[in-house]
Amino acid sequence: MSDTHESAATKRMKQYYQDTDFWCEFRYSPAYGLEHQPGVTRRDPTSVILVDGTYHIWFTRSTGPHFGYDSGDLDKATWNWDLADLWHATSPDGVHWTEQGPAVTRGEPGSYDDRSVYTAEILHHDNKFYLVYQVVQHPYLRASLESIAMSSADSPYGPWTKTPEPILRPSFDPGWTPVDPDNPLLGESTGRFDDLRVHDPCLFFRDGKFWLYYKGEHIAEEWNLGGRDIRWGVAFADKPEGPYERSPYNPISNTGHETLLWPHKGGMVGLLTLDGPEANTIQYAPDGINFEIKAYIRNPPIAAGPFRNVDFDASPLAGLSWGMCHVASDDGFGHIMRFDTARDRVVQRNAQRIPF
Ligand code: AAL
Repeated sequence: MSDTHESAATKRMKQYYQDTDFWCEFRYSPAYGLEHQPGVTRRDPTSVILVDGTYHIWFTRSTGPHFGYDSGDLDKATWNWDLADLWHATSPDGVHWTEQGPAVTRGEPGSYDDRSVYTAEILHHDNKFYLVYQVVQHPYLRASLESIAMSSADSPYGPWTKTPEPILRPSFDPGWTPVDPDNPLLGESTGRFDDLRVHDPCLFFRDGKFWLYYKGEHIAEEWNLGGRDIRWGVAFADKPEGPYERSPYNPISNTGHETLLWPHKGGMVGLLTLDGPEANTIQYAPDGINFEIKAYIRNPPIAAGPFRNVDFDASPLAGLSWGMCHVASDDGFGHIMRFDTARDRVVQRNAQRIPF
């Protein structure tokens, strides 16, 4: 066997040059009308859709401070996504936004979404609008189960009709007994990555089916290589409201937090941030399930919702041209910003001429 004296790093670098179409940087600018406002939280924006010349987003909105899970008062907000509703905002240019008021609000006491509705994503399909989002029922405890629900409408301005039940529930096994009933998160894991919470839904219509990507959180979570132990899953249905069947390949990531995906050439591209050994990467799965790292990126948008009315096949990053994301603030009242994806510092180099 001949030794080419090519180091492992050089081999990897050559691969990165094969995949420069996936590499990018990010710039941030204000979303006027959704800026930081003490006392009001705006977070977790959906993707941006363009309907009749107007840009639309939906986002989690709550007011007042939050106190964590253990405040001793079950009526007090735990986090700034608790006691929240989903609001709608519109813009003529993607820069200046006007709040249009609540789109989907918390349900009546006793209903599956009576505590909070939050962290939504939008799908515009066949002249209908589908909002998918997280729900939690009162009381909101450290180990409350959180599910994904859906509302649909014929117009982005509503009215929105809720599904009678959540469309995806955590894979919690009612027969499971926590080691410490007062603190089940520190108990014994059931071994399922999404047994406690299903979060961050991201819905697509692909190959004749609805594909619901989501983030799973599990009982007895511990640190995973310095980040939270977060993984993504996907579930399929013939109709948008389900029933959804989980992929046998779940979990389909070992990394990431809020889901952010877009279609490209028959496959799916994903931006994975925050948690796990592959945080801050862009990955591609030709089949939408088996993702491989294509680029390592820096300073990615958090909880981002990209602009969706694009030609996704034009380039791998067409689905990430610009969008909205959220920013945490020291005072606890997060807000929404605009991000733009930049590629002006990508050098399409000829690998033969690189001084390896
Ligand atoms: C976000 C999302 C979900 C979580 C919380 C609000 O970053 O992952 O929405 O529940 O944090």
